[in-house]
Amino acid sequence: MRAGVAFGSNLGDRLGHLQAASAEVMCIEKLEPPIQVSAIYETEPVDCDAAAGKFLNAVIEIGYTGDAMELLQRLREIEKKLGRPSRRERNASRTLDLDLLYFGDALLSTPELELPHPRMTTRRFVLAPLAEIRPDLVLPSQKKTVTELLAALPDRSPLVRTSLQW
Ligand code: PH2
Ligand code: MG
Ligand code: MG
Repeated sequence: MRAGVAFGSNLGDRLGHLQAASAEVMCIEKLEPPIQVSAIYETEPVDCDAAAGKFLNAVIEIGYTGDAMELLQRLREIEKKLGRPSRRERNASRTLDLDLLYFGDALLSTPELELPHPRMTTRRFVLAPLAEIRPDLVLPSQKKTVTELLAALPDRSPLVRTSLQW
């Protein structure tokens, strides 16, 4: 199954956190090529408290031969390993946020996991990097491609495609 994973960090060594997280993701068992990696974007915090700093955001698409809950578990382990507290306020600043965006055609709504990610289609900091690697992707339950969703987005929050290297 092709799975999209969003990376975010707005605390401490943001680039270091993204790099360490991607190195961990590349080591997940049951991974399948190709792995597609977006550029790293610097983005204004959306729906965060006023003191929140800018984020670095990126999206990676992987192939995965296990199931979605298993992959979610692996991503949580990586967040934990890289210093994210397990209990914290929603949208609090974080060293690392790894969100499972989609998992093939899976449509899922459980307390543990919603697929596709319920807020991904309204967030420029997700759609811009995703459109770079999967411009023609049509998410389950959507009619428009990722590129079309991005173009139609009311969210005009500033975002910079950086030249930071993974
Ligand atoms: N993540 C959030 C809330 N707000 N804003 C930006 N720019 N980037 C994020 O990754 C982000 C956010 C909740 O996970
Ligand atoms: Mg998130
Ligand atoms: Mg998250």
